[in-house]
Amino acid sequence: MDYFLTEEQQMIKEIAARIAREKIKPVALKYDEEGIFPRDIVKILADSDLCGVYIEEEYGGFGGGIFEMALVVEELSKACGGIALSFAGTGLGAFPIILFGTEEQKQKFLPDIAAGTKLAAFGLTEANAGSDAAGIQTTAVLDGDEYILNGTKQWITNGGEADVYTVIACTNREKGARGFSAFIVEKGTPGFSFGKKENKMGIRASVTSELVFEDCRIPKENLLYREGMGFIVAMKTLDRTRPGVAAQALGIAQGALDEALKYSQEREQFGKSISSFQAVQHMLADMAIQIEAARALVYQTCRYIDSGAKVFSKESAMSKVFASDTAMKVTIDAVQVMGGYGYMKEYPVEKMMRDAKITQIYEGTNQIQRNVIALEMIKELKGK
Ligand code: COS
Repeated sequence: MDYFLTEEQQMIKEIAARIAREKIKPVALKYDEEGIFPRDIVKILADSDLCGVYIEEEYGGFGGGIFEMALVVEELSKACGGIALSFAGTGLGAFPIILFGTEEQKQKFLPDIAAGTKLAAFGLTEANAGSDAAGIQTTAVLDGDEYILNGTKQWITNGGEADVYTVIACTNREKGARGFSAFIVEKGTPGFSFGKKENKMGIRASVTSELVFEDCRIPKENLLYREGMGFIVAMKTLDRTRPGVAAQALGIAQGALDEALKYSQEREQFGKSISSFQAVQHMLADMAIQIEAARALVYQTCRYIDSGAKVFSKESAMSKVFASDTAMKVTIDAVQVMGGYGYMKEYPVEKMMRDAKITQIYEGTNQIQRNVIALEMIKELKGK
């Protein structure tokens, strides 16, 4: 399918695809097995000028949008969804600054992220605030020219590896969703440390850690947007980054199909390649259909967002649900096509199946996404 990418988008896609093929694929199984954070790959992405594809030119980026980010994530994820997350997780951490930062905040934080010399992370989730994002317990109290942060964030992608953290904390418990605020916290700030590092089913080359704030004082200039707008900052960020999760799912699914297709031609049973059996052909065909449908939805959603659309929670959620459910189904089927070999760690599809699972869970479970979609449809109907 020709998606009529611009010359620049085609170039970005090709550079990312080459890095995935030549640099990520050879190390993906080892990094997964040993839980190695891909600092070397981040450096390669930086040297190839990919880290800032979604950041405006005036802050050192390429000037693209969600679509450019998704193209990179998709290509990298074909080789390893975990390694790709060092890049995608930085996008999640950077978007609150891109969307809501003051000129000073953008000048201070975005150029290093665009250059790939600093990674970012997003701190929303807590032990008791997952789907119920408004259940946040972390507090931020204004004291003179500083906010004092206390609390613990859980399951934070790039936690400990990132230098720049966008964190949501409660500034006024009585005000409900309007009682949260967003802050930028730099690694190395006294009172800010990293807790438990998680041992995960998949995306094992990505680091997932606790962020611990103990009387952590940050300058009040690090408040993002306005006090009380932290929940909106988080929701608007997630509306933009969920297609990135969809792109990760898409890449994982395509990677699995590529492996299964290749294997089906090499593997012989009953005297011929298994790709000549209709049972296998139909599985491969179904995998391809779902992936292409997911790609069409993800790309169009990204283009819609980048066109300057104001409201796209529904489309963003749809792309994440469809692509991640596709990735789960396709990777399970890829293991099935490859049979016993598919189940073994020497072949990449068992890892892809483990990596796919998280895309149905993080940045809002697919059940939450379906709530968002249904509620948006009802809102649209009432508005008519
Ligand atoms: N854009 C702008 N504003 C939004 C919004 C969006 N996408 N979603 C909600 N809001 C606003 C609402 O309009 C409402 O504003 P008012 O206070 O002016 O009425 C406010 O935010 C609260 O919204 P709501 O009442 O819908 O909040 P809920 O607590 O019911 O939660 C869900 C809504 C479930 C959608 C939210 O908690 C969510 O997205 N949860 C999943 C979080 C997530 O993705 N976690 C993963 C961790 S990040 S990796």
